[in-house]
Amino acid sequence: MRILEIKDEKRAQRELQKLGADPQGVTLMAPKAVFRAVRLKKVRSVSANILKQEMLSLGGEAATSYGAINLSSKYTPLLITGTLKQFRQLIAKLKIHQFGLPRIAETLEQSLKNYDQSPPPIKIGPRTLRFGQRTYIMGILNVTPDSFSDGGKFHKLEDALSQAHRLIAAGADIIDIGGESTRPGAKNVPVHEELKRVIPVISALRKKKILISIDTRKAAVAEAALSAGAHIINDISALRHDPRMAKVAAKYKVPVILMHMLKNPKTMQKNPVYKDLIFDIMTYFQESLEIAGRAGIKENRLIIDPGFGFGKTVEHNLEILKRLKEFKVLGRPILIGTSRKSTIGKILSLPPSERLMGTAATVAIAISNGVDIIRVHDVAAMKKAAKMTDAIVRRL
Ligand code: 9MG
Repeated sequence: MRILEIKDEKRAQRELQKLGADPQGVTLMAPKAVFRAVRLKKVRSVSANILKQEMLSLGGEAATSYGAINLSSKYTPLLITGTLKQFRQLIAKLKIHQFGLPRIAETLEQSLKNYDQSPPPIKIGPRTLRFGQRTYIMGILNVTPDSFSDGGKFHKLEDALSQAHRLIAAGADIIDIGGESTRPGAKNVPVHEELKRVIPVISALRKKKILISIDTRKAAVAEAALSAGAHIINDISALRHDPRMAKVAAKYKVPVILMHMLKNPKTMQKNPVYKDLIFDIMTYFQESLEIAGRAGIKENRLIIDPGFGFGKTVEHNLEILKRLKEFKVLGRPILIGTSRKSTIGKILSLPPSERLMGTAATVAIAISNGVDIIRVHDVAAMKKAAKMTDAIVRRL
């Protein structure tokens, strides 16, 4: 006897085909072989009770708070569990109910679809990133005197360009150029100084066939960088630091990386507390997606990033890595930057220069848990780690 781990419908279909099941039977049985547990944050108790009855009638389950059953609370969280087949039947039933259930049905349908699919491709400048086929590598280029791991090393133009050429030769898909350190407690850099650091590097690289992202929270810096040839905005404030940032992204029609951060780099590591870590980050993303939408940025240009190390304890960072796949319900590509960060240093008791293997472990787990882009210092090594992990994880 063996116990199989059937994580999605394709795997279920293959197992059924291996048995020699009839093709029509494969289609009918595969959705019964995949189990999902869906958590909803806040549902009206009256709607939750109807949903529970419907799911029970299908052989699934929906757990509510006790207060929802005796109607002492108006709202309840929900945990719905069942097979994909039961979820599909539930969705069909909810669509013809009242009490806000059709809206819940739509969200359920879209979330389950997003969870099992790769995000749609993004066309960026001369290239198209096709997610799901392989992991894309973003190489870090800090043109700063004070970044946590390589501060001061690439502050001069010629050093920055040499490093950029090394990252390109090592196989980076994107180079992320930043002129302001985002390490905890870092000082703010005035716009003119940030421009002085990043624009000459971008101008020199624009003729190269490499995607360039500008790591900044400031609209003026983003705009100058895009004019100089950058293709992507990496905004660690997810469009919240500078109210003009979203308009700039919309004007230049470029992708934006929306990173989650609690408070700001100065204050983020002072006792970070979450009500519910994953839900809180997800709500933050939803708000930033709305800011982007209102400014006219197309949703298919947005990339999400849970912000490893930004307002998080070691425990928070580990939980994020383990549960990364939960962010897939938003249907957006996921980026993560764990490279040489202090969580790795704390677990292994090692300085930044010795965190390569720890970083490789986080990269492998992140890919296994659904990440699409990794942001790293050591491109050559992490490209190998990613290629090996892709070969295991992304095979059919
Ligand atoms: C600039 N920067 C530093 N760490 C980062 C991370 O984890 N993600 C993104 N998007 N940017 C980062």
